[in-house]
Amino acid sequence: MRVLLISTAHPLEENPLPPLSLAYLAAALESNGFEVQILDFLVTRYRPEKVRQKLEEYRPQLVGVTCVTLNYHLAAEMLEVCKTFDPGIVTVIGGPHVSFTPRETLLEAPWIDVVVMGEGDTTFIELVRTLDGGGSLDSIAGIAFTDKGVLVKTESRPLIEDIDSLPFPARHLIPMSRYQALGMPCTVITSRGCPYGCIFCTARHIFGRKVRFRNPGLVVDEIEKIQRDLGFQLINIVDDTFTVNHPHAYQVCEEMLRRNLNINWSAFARVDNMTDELAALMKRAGCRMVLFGVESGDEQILKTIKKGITLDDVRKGVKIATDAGMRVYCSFIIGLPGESHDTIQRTISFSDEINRKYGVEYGYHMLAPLPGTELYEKADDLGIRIFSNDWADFDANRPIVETETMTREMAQEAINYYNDLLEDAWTEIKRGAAEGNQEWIARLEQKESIGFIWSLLQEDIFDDMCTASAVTGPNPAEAEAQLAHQIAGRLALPDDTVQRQVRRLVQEGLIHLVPESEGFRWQWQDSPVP
Ligand code: B12
Ligand code: SF4
Repeated sequence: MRVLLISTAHPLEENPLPPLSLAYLAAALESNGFEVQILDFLVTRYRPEKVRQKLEEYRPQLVGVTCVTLNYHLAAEMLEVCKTFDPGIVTVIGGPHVSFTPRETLLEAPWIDVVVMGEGDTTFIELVRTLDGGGSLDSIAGIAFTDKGVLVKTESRPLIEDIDSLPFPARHLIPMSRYQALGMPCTVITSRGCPYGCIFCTARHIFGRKVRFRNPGLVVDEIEKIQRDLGFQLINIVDDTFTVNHPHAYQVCEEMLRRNLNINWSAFARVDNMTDELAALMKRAGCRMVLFGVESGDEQILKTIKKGITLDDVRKGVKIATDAGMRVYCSFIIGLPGESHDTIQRTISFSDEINRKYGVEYGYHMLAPLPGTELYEKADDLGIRIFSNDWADFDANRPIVETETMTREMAQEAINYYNDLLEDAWTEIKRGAAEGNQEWIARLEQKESIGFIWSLLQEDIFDDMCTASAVTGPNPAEAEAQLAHQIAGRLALPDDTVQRQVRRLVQEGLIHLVPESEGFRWQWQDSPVP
C-alpha cells in the first residue's frame, strides 16, 4: 500500500521544527515494507493545488495528516481535498487534538475515514496492514470511524512497552535542509510520557504517566547520525521533561561526552528537578538552553493547576541552570483559573524579577483550553468561560477565556505589555548593534536571515526558480549572482543582502546546482517539496 503523510502548516512564531510524529510513523511503515512519502507544509506554503499535484504524481491509497488544535481546520480541509480528488483514498487523521475529539471530528468532517487516537506507531501499522489485506477495522485498538452512520470507537491501545523497538525516525523523507536554512534545530526524543498532572497539558494523555525511556546509547547513535548525515549542529530534545529521571539524563549526557559529539542542544525541563550536578553535566555535554514551564507568578494558581512547584522552586531552578552557564527560557500562561488583575501583576513582577536577577528570557501565552485536558473538561467548575468554538482561535495568542475575576481585555493588556517589552528589547538590540556590539549584531543577522528564508519558503520563490524552465548559468558563480538578483527582485530587497544569504545557503551545502543542457538549475540539497 502507498501512503502519503502530510504535516499541517502553522505560523513562523511557533517555530517550525521537523515533525517527529510523521518521521516515526513513516519509519514504522518503511520497516514493515510499505511505501511512504511525506508532504511537509511546515516549510512550504500550503496550497490545495500542491496536495492535488502530489496525489496526481504519487497516487497514494491512504493519506494520513497530523495536526494540533490550532491547525486542525486546515488538516481537515486537506483531507477533504484528498477525498474529493479520489473518493477511494482512505483518509486518516491523528495527533494531540483529534485524539480527544474523535466524535466531533468524524461528525464535522465526514470525509475523514479514520481517527487514530493517542500513540500512533503500532496502531497505524495495524490499520495499513488491515486495509491492505481487506480486513475489518473493528479489531484495531485505538481508532474511531463511522460504520453506516454509526460511530465506532475501538478499545484503547496499550502504550508500546519497549520504545527501543521503534526504528529511528525517517528523516530522509523530510526536507531537512529547509529547517537548517531557517536555523532550526533537529528534534529528538529520548523518552515518552510525563508523570506530572498539570491540568492544562495533554502530553501525558498521549504518551502516558509512566515514562518510558530509550536506551541512551541508541539516543546518542541517533544524534550522531543526525550530525553526520544531515549536518545539524543543533538538537532540540523534545521529551516532556528531559530531567525527570536523573540516571537517564546523566547517561545521555555522559554518552554524548564519551563520544565527543560537540553538539549544541536544548531541552524542556522542570525547575524542581534541576541540581547543580545535573546542570553542570548538561552544560558540559552541550546543552545551551533549558526551557521551563513556570506558568504563573501566583502561588495559588500554581496549586490550582497542579504544577507541583512553588516560586522558590523556580528561583532555585533557574539559578542552578544559569549558574551552570545555560540560557534559560521560562514560559507563562495568562488566563489560568483564578486569574485576576492582581495575579497578572504578580506574574509580571515575577518574570521581571527572574529576568533581572538571573538573565532569564521569558514568554507569555494566553490560555487555550485544549481538549483532553482536565482544564477543558472541568472549565465550568474552575470558573473558566470559553468564548470561542473555532479551534483556529486556540493558538494561545488571543484572549478566548475569562475567569470570574479576569476579562479578556485584562488578558490582552498583559500580552500588550509583554509585546511592548519585546519591542523595547529589539530597539535596544538594534542600538547596541549600531554601536558595534558583536552579540547584538549576530542576533540581528539571525533574525534577518530567518525572515528571509521564511519569505523564500512561504512565497514559493526558490521552488519557482528551481523548475526545469528556470535555467541559470553559464557558470556557478554567475548562476549564484543571477539567483540572488532574481530573488531580490521578487522580495524587493537589495541585491547585496540577498547575495549574502544565497552565499550562506551555497556554502552550507543547503542548495546546490544541477547541470542542465543550457546551464544549471538550483535545487534544495534534499527531497523536493512541490
Ligand atoms: C516539540 C513540541 C513543540 C515544538 C514543535 C512542534 C512540532 N512541529 O513538532 C514547538 C516548541 C514549536 C511547539 C509549539 C507548540 N506546541 Co507543542 N509540543 C511539542 C512536544 C513537547 C513534542 C512534540 C513531539 O514531537 N512529540 C513526539 C511525537 C512522536 O509525538 P506526537 O506528535 O504526539 O505523535 C504521535 C501521536 O500523537 C500520533 N500521531 C500524531 N500525528 C499523527 C498522524 C497520523 C496520521 C497518525 C496515524 C498518528 C499520529 O502518533 C505519533 C507517534 O506515536 C509536545 C508534547 C508531546 N509530548 O508530544 C507539545 C505539544 C504537541 N504542543 C502543544 C502546543 C499547545 C503547542 C503550541 C500551541 C504552544 C503554544 N503556542 O502555546 C505550539 C503550536 C505549534 C504547532 N502548531 O505545532 C500541545 C498540543 C495540544 C493540542 N491539542 O494542540 C502538546 C501536546 C503539549 C501540551 N501542552 O499539551 N511544540
Ligand atoms: S506541563 Fe510539562 S510537567 Fe506538566 S504535565 Fe505537561 S509535560 Fe508534564
